Amino acid sequence: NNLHALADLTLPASKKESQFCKDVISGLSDTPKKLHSKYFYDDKGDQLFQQIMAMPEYYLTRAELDIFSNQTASLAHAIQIEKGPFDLIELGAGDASKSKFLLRYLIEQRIDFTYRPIDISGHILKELEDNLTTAIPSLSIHSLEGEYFQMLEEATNNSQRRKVVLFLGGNIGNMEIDQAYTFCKDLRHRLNAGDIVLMGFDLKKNPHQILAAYNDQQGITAAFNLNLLTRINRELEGNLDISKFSHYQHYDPVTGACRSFLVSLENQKAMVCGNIVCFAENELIHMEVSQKFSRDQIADLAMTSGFINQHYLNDTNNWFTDVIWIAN
Ligand code: AVJ
Repeated sequence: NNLHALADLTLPASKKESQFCKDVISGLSDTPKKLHSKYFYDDKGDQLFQQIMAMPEYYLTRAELDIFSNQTASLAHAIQIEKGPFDLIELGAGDASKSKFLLRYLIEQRIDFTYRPIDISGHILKELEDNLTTAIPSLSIHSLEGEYFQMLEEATNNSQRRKVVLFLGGNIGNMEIDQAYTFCKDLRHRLNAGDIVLMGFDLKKNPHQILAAYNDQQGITAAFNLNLLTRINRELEGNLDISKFSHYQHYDPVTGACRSFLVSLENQKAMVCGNIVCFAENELIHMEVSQKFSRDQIADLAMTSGFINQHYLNDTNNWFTDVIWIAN
């Protein structure tokens, strides 16, 4: 129709062909509508996530920080530093606030390794490199900007050394369970027997506590979700009316899925990326899943994807666990 044609003329071809545009359009054409939380992290999204980590309700980061700061030597031995030089690859490194403890310890012990942080945000990686070079001058750091597996492939193609892969922060929780299984199998296929994975899982616990972590009083999590609409408006020539959406959070203690949604507050139409998108009143956009796990589920995930579940390191409250898996 005419509106389509008009928008098509004004939007540069590069934008319409971008993965971001394709993913947004296909997600908003689905029933129910969905957007991918990996797109939360533009500069504003990075900032909001920093604020989330500082919220009293958001226990995850402090719990994993507890593990990394108080059990650093155990972590170092669990990744088998006695086995010689290795590449320490971190998927979704962020600000490396947790891994920094391990990095510092390894440097103090004069261990030979290269730190290879992978992140989708170039902005985050730049800051990380600056910070780490100042904090730990003798650290060998070589970062990779892009999607996890593309970059992991690059990291494995360019080096024969054994690999230790960090996947912290409960980032695995942003996948649906079946995707988590596929992800771990893919990860295993890119590694050699004896390579190590150190993965962080948020554990099932009191459902009130979990819901509160994602449904904060100040509305920072709501802003974090809504910011993706702002990003779409800016980067994909959208005209979504942010004031006509509200954040809704849900936790299902049976499945362990904590999900965030945006609810359309009225019947409305918007342009996104040269397409017309219609929302009915109360229609949902599924934004993010943050999956919570039991130890049995974690053990099954390890075994099914070809790892030996070697070791659990828990925080003092037993809210969060970092597991060490060895490729079988
Ligand atoms: C970065 C994926 C671990 O799911 O807990 C925090 C992201 N979303 N609050 C999580 C998030 C809303 C976070 N992870």
